[in-house]
Amino acid sequence: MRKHIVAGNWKMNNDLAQSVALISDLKKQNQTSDAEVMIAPTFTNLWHANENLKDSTIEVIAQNMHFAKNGAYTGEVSAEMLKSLGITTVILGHSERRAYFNETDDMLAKKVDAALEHNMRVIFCFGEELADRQANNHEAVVANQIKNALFHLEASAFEHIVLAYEPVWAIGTGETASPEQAQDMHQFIRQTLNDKYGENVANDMSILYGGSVKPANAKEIFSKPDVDGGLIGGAALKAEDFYAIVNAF
Ligand code: G2H
Repeated sequence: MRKHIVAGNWKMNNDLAQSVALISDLKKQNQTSDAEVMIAPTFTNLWHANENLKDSTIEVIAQNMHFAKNGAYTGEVSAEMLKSLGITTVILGHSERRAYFNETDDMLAKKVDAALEHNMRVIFCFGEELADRQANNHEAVVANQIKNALFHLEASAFEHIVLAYEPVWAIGTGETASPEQAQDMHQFIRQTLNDKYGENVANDMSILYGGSVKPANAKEIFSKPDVDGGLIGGAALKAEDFYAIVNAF
């Protein structure tokens, strides 16, 4: 079912004490919108975050995971490990994972499969670089990212997937795609799903926008018909800012 979602991606921010403080601030916020709210702390903060937010409306999710069950993969964390903490949603394919940790479409397809095998929900990220947009190649790049990592799946798998369009040129740069650019791309993404899987999958898919979303621009971006929410980085690190975005619907 298509729903409004606002997910905070903390990235590599907040040590334990800072994380405890931010969660305490988040619990004081008042939600007035119908959005599903999630936060993605670092692995080191997942356990306490999840314990502290168990009885809240905030879901604690992971920023990444490995596709293997277990084994000699130093520094990695598996779906089973996340599940053992009670984490059932994972962000996969973030552009920082692709750019700095060489995550490829093939690797991401395996991660998506591993998450789905463990009955996890996936927030799958993708987006073009500035050069792709300047060359007017952005739609082809995005379509390929989606096809290469997801189009081996059955239609029913898409019930467990949320898409997040994050143009790389707008991430953490202060640059935001204009609401019209976001809408155009989200519509294209929905059409791409429609062409392959039909209108039920396309219409039910929640498609989030990410890239310098902040309280000042969230309302306008979220007002677009194919934008179902946001993946929020910098502005998710302050509870008041994050909830101003949550309540922008
Ligand atoms: C994009 C986004 C969150 P920011 O990476 O995933 O970060 O809002 O800081 O651009």
